[in-house]
Amino acid sequence: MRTLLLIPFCLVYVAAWSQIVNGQDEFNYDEAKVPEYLLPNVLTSQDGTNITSAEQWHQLRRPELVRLFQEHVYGVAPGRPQNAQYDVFESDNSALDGKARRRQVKVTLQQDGKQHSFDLLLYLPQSDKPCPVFLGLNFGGNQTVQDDPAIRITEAWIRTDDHRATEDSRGSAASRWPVEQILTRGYGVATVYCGDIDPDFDDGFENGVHSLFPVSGEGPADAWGTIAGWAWGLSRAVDYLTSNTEINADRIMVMGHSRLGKTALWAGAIDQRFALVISNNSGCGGAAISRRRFGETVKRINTSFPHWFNDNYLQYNDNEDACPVDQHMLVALMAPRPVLICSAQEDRWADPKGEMLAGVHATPAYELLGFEGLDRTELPELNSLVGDRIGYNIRPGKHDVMLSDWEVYCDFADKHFGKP
Ligand code: GTR
Repeated sequence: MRTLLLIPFCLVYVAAWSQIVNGQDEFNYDEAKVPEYLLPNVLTSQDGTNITSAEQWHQLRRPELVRLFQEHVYGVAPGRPQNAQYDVFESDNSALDGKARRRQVKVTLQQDGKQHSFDLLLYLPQSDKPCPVFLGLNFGGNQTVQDDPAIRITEAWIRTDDHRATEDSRGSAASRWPVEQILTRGYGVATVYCGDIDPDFDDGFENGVHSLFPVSGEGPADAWGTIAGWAWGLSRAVDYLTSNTEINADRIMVMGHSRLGKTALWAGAIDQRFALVISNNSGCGGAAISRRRFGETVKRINTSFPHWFNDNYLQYNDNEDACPVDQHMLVALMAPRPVLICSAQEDRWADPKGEMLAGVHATPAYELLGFEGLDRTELPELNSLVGDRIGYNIRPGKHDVMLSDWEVYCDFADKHFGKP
């Protein structure tokens, strides 16, 4: 009995200790200390015009918001490269004990005599109809997604001591990618290692896909950061997916966790070929309202990860109210497509309530276009998906992706598009 009583205490202790170690303890986790703030209105353009019609939204306000996020937060990415080649270098119609069709595609992008490649891994359900797919970046290489010896191991930089992926990493992220269960629901899974697109360290925006489009000197202050690079890579993956007749090009959904959840939102904002967008625990620079300064702040993220954003974003360190955008406007850029925001109860660093509020304050854009968004002031009960075209779910537990999260993603997709 005594041991049982000690378990919750130990868990709280471990959580608190890891926050202290990461320097996260100095930040605000007290709702009563959230400062008063005024959010910029999604339906009032920079010159004060009230946006009152769908046409004004699409012609005026949406492009304006994209430009503001490019200029002040993520940076401006180039258009499609001059050329792209798709080499399906591996294919198996009875992968995962016959449950899946596996495809591996080397995508090579060419620009001004330079080229850069990444591998796309695809598992499709056994079906003769074009299937809907979830596309998401992974953190450690495609080989981490399943313990499947056929998956080519990434040769790109990874976040370990010697920066090289090994055989041991096969399947190490499998709990985040429950492929078989997703296939059972009728959805395919497509994934790319984020570091294959752009390595996750600060190198002055020179490596990865940035190398295809060199900027001279220090580059403009709105040059594309790594999140914009990853989002651009996701769009290049969509270029391929829409050319593959095994896939339903109208049902390509983007999903991402944490830094890759921030990326999923930005990718969905700028590329409307994504039919549905999911951010999991995306936090600061993702779905969380920056002006709340709850958990991770703009200054802290710009200090730890200066390469994720553009240099203009530094102006908003301890100065969030001066930024012409906040993250509810990012969510509004998905309108009227379905967008799902997922939080974890113990992930206070990512500010679950701030993530929910971004959905709430994006809702006027959805309503203007004739759809329901998310209308509430308090967090819902755990494990109860709320909202309509803007969905929100908070589950117990920590910063992670689990099978139960994927069940919510599939439920949300089923609800909006019908079961595949
Ligand atoms: C943290 C960072 C978060 C989140 C996370 C992740 O260290 O502070 O914004 O992105 O990393 O991506 O795992």
